Amino acid sequence: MSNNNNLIDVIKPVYVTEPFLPPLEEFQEYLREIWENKWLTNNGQFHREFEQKLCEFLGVPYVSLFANGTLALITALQALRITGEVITTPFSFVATAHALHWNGIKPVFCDIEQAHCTIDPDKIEPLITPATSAILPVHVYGHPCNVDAIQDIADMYGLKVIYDAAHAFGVRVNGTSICNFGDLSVLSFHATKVLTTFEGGAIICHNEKMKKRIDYLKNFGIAGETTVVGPGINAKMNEFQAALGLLQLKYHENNRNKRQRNTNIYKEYLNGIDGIRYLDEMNNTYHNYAYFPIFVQDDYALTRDELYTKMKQNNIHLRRYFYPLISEFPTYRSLQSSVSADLKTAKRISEQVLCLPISPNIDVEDIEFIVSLLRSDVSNI
Ligand code: T4K
Repeated sequence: MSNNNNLIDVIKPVYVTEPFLPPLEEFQEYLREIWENKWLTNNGQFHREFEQKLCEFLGVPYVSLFANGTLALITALQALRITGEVITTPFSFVATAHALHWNGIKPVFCDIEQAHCTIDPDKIEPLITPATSAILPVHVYGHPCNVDAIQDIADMYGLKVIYDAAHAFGVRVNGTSICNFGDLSVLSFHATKVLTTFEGGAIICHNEKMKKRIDYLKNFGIAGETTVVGPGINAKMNEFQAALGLLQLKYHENNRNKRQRNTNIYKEYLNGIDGIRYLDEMNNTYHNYAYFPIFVQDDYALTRDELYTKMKQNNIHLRRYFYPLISEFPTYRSLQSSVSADLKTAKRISEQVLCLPISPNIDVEDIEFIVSLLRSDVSNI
């Protein structure tokens, strides 16, 4: 048996992430109430309470909960009646572009900035055409986009801005929630996110009228027992999800601090390793440490994919978020039209990236083991 096989025998698998779940007994209290009330969905007690608590926790005016982040994105585009073309990033989870596609909107992909992997505002203007109606940037890894520059462009050309904030729960810039920027922001509470409700999502908006419209749209367009105001969808969060969300809020800061600790441990160990880059923290930003991406440079001993395979052989299951670029998937490959962007930075970054495990549950020993694999000689592959 090789050394690697021996290692797999003794080391439990480590995944890129693992959801934090609160003590089961605490969730059972909520379940008991649901069983007693027999109210399972459709704007129930926990749903209303979670919306209210999220507004307070995040410091945002209005929250509308959703079954998942993808439905929230699709509905956000409907809520603002976005049509034609939307400028977005190719360096994201494919749901960002799928939400446009499901609305019959053409995604126009714009390159990203090397420093934080978010959309490059300097590259947006040349992509604007008479058909452009909005910009859909992503706070990728929870790193805030250049919101001021994006808003300036949107104001100049009369465009809406919807932020895909799936990674950015709890992130603040200059003391205010990142979700307070743009026209709408969309969160995800998927199992892999910093706060999970099994599946789940939310739209953050700035006024009561918009909140009402979004609430109608996620509930078939129903505004009363005999009134349907538009062609809505069923995208409601149920009571089980909302109950878990309420409970998760209690643990969020502690989990966030553990993620910060894990990030700092990685950074300390990685400092001496040539050819591995990681992202710097941003000024005036309260980060959520949702992901810990590293970027494997040419002067590292292995290629990114060799390193990915080596980790897997040692029971460390990483993800290359986000490779391939969305623009490289068959659905979107053919979309590059007369307005064709140069996606050079996004392409390079997507070929270098590897996300390391950072969940609050991970043991320091596991982090040390991962770093030891990063350090070890090529001959150990
Ligand atoms: N916008 C952005 C920017 C997004 O990143 C996402 C979702 C969305 C929009 C859409 O939001 P949702 O509709 O999902 O709410 C995962 C997630 O499936 C996806 O939600 C997420 N982004 C994306 C970044 O990552 P995969 O294919 O890597 O997931 P999967 O199932 O391989 O899980 C990764 C690891 O997590 C596993 O190796 C083990 C661990 N895991 C996963 C699940 C599902 C668990 O320990 N427990 C679990 O229940 O896409």
